Amino acid sequence: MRDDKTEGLVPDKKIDVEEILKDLENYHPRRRGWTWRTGRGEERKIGKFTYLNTSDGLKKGQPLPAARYFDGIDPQGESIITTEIASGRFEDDIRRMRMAAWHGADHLMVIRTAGQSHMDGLIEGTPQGIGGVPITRKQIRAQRKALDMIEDEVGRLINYHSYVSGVAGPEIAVLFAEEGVNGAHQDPQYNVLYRNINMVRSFVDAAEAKCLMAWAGIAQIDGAHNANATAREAWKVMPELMVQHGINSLFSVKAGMKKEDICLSTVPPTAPPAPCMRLDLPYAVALRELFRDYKMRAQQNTKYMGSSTREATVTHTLNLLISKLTRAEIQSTITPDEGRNVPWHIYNIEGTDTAKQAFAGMDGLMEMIGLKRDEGPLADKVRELKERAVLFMEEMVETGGYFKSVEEGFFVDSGYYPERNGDAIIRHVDGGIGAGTIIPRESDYMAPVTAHFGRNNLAPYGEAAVKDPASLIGGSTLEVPSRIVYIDELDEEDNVNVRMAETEHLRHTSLIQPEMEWQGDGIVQTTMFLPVDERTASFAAIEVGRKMGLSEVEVIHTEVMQQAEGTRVEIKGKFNQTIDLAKLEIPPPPDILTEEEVLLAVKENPLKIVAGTVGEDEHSVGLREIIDIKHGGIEGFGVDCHYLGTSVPVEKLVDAAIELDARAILASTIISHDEIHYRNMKRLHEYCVEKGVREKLILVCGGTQVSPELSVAQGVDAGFGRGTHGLAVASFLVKRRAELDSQPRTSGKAGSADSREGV
Ligand code: Z98
Repeated sequence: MRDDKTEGLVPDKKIDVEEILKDLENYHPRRRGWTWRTGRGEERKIGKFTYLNTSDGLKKGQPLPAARYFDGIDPQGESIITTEIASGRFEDDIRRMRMAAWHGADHLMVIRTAGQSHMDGLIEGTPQGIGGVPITRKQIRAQRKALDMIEDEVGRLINYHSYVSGVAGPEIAVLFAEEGVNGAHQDPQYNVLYRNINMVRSFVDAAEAKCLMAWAGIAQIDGAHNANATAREAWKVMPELMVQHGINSLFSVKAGMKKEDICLSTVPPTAPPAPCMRLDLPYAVALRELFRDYKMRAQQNTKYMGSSTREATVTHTLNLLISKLTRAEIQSTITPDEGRNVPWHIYNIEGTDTAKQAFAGMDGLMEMIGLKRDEGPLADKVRELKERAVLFMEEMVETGGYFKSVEEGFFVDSGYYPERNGDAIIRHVDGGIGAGTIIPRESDYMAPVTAHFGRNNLAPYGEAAVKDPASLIGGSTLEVPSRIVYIDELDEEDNVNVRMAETEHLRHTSLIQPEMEWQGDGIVQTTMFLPVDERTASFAAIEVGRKMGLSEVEVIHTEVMQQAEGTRVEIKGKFNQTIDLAKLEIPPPPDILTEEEVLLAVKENPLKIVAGTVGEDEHSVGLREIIDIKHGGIEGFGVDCHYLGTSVPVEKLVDAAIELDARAILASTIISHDEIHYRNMKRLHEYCVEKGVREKLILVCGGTQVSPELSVAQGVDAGFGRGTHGLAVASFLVKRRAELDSQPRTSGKAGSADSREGV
């Protein structure tokens, strides 16, 4: 990977956004074009496993939570993983991009502010967006520059993506080509259907935009999935979706794009409780067969998504299964927060992890199973869908082509073609934004610019001009970036400097504040169960939030558990205070060995213990849990355990340890009145001294009321209180044994409480 002048990122240091914003005027992208993951299709050994469908691993990354049971491995699937990061403040999105990249996202999409496709030109500076970010040169530069650093850190190239739509589409395409944007949505049908931009204008603009995208190697995602999201019954538009893909794909090829840079945006049209596999899988198969030469960008179904992150995640996982059963070169993850409109850091990471986890889990699946493609319901449905799509296309041609068909209400009608429901989106060829703005080029039209679509009368200017029109002007901004006019800010109030000044105390002092999307937003989320009906619960939950000291409390999710018994409610609110890290008392982390280290130590040097509850104590559950293999007890690490039962006299425990040649005694004492538990510990220590075995035996006492410090003060080696797990005890035994074994023996001299301080 090429080195640039920016300083490298350090894993335990925050990315310095202020530094990134410096000298942007002189930043230019270090590469153009889309990149796929490397090392796909190789059999790969990762940790203890062999994988069949992975790509090269990350140099730095954050493995899935369960990886701790598998030596921290972080297998990366073959598909690119997309996440949309656009909170409205690009400066905070940069930090989120780094987090996403560490989890395995390598396609970062920046969605524009709702309605920006209605803007008729480019904007400059760094205004704050609502529900997305306005696309400006400064923001793109800052994010691409940050991504250069992030991709060096994680060791994988990251594709940066946004949208080429609206009447400023061609200008945006130039901007993206200049600034090293790697992927973009471009589909003239999107403008026509959803933004009411004149059809002729939209297709002419698209030709120009696609030509520029092809020049810059920008991968294209189309807009067919929007029909899916818009139609009332999304599974009925399946034939139309294939037609929409066909129109944009072929149009793109004609505008000069390579097929491998054209990605079909596909969404499984339904979601549970609909029988989605039966509907969505044949669609996925039919689409991939019809468009074999093109790439698939799979996105999860968002249309039938509510505010339950659990439900969204299950739908996402089923959609991932479809991607696996068919193919998806790019797997988009929609943050499961879309249904409740909380575009938070954590949900980008959740979506990314869901895809990463599902692909890791389904590694090699297709080597074991196959689709019944030749006969049965899948074969029938695939054929039917293709037939319906072809008939749709034929009728479109008979009607007089695309424009005429849009006028006649062919598109986004919720009838299952050839049915029609009469609820299509209808546009007119002479209507919409930008109508009448297309004029034919004069016969001597000539534009000395690179990547310009259509007739350009360059021949009279010589061979060199035909090959490289911009040579006539000494190179365009695409060849000579210094010709780009860079405008830093236009608005004195609405810009990144003003926003960052407000949060400066959170970057340069020891103060922190919780955040969900922006530094210092103070937002926290709380989940609760309230034993009342849904509507009452919503209002009661807000009151709970207020009483917790939160402001601007809103309910973001409710779910009925049982209409009379109660409701699950999730609220968000603002925590308006800061926490001073300088005043925070953080105890040192527990010094516990890993499971593997304990296992190895016991394997190399077997360890025997005796155990029992001491005195007149019949409470054995805690001790049994510490011993029992089923519950993560020390047996599981190979420790040879001799459990003597309950109410065992201290002396009997010690005598048994001597007789069995055990190395340690585990004494459990729950009863604590009159400090009996500590008195028993003291007696245990003293009896060992009397017997001359104190130096050899490790004495460990446990119980709900046991304090580690007070236990050690009684003379035993360690005390473990409530919440202790087997690993902590096993780890202590192994470490203490090693410590004792490395010390010279002072035979006959009893150990004292003092000598054990700090154990
Ligand atoms: C996705 N989550 O596809 P404005 N062009 C096309 C689009 O699909 C979109 C835009 C432009 C979805 C994101 N798609 C939704 C073909 C949006 C956006 O500027 O917001 O109108 O364009 O990944």
